[in-house]
Amino acid sequence: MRHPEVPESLDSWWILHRMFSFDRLGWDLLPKEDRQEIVREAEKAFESLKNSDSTDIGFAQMIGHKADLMLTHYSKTYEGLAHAQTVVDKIRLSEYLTPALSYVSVLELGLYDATGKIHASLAEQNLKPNSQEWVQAFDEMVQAQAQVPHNAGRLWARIPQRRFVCFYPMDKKRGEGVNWYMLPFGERAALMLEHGKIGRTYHGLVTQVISGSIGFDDFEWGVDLYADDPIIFKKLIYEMRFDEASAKYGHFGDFYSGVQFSLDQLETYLDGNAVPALNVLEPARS
Ligand code: 76R
Repeated sequence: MRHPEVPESLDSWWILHRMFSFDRLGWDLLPKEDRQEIVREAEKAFESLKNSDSTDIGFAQMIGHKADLMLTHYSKTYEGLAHAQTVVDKIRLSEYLTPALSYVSVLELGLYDATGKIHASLAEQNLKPNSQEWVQAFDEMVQAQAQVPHNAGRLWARIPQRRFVCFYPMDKKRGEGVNWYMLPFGERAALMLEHGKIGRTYHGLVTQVISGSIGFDDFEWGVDLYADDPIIFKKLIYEMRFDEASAKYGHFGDFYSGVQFSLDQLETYLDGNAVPALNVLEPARS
């Protein structure tokens, strides 16, 4: 049954965020040759997760005590995340990494607007709700959304290559006082439209990746923001706090932020001689 209260979504990459604390002083005690050998092994393992059509991996040096290193895994299959986790756990570098947090989700493009239009269009065609024809037409119209250029470009976009990253999980409130899920579809759609309008004033300044985690992790969504200037995170998130969808209904988990770096900078990160760089080969997608 395609419940009329449920906004559809297009789902793409499976995503696993893993945060670790790094035993930097223990690492420094290792002889140089050992460090180099461990780096080569890690580079090879990470390379296999990066340069493939079905996976991607991002690296970030995190700031603050909550985590030192964040790995962001993308995979076209759910099993692919299990594979990525195993690959990382088997390399010798893992002896120096202590898991601090993980988060499992799937990239989603919300379709409030399109879902409303699809329901209206099916009502116009006088199809009996949830009849076989209705369900088939409904599913086709949802899938057609994947071809809309605005969606097609974002659905399978790889991890945005922008210097700064901010990650946090969030829920929409389901309390006794306010409950997002008890609002009629039309009201939620209007609130999301407003949310999108505020978001779009930051278009180009920030690349946002929303992933759904209902059924996979403790919150309902993971939010990744990527920007070339970290102050944008504060400005955008603050501005959104005044928007009803966040002000009234948003509930947030812990915030994590850091500096993305390239795989060829792994040794620099581990040895800690400099802040590892992000070598951007392609222009950022927003
Ligand atoms: O333009 C579009 O097609 C996308 C419109 C859009 C949707 C559907 C959109 C735009 N978002 C959508 C969904 Mn968002 N977003 C957040 C946060 O900190 C907070 O207060 C909330 C965390 C930020 C900062 C943010 C930014 N968004 C969602 C959803 C799913 C909700 C659901 O389905 O009920 C969540 C949880 C969420 C949260 N959003 C944008 C942004 C920005 C910057 C945009 C504009 C992107 C652009 O046009 O470049």
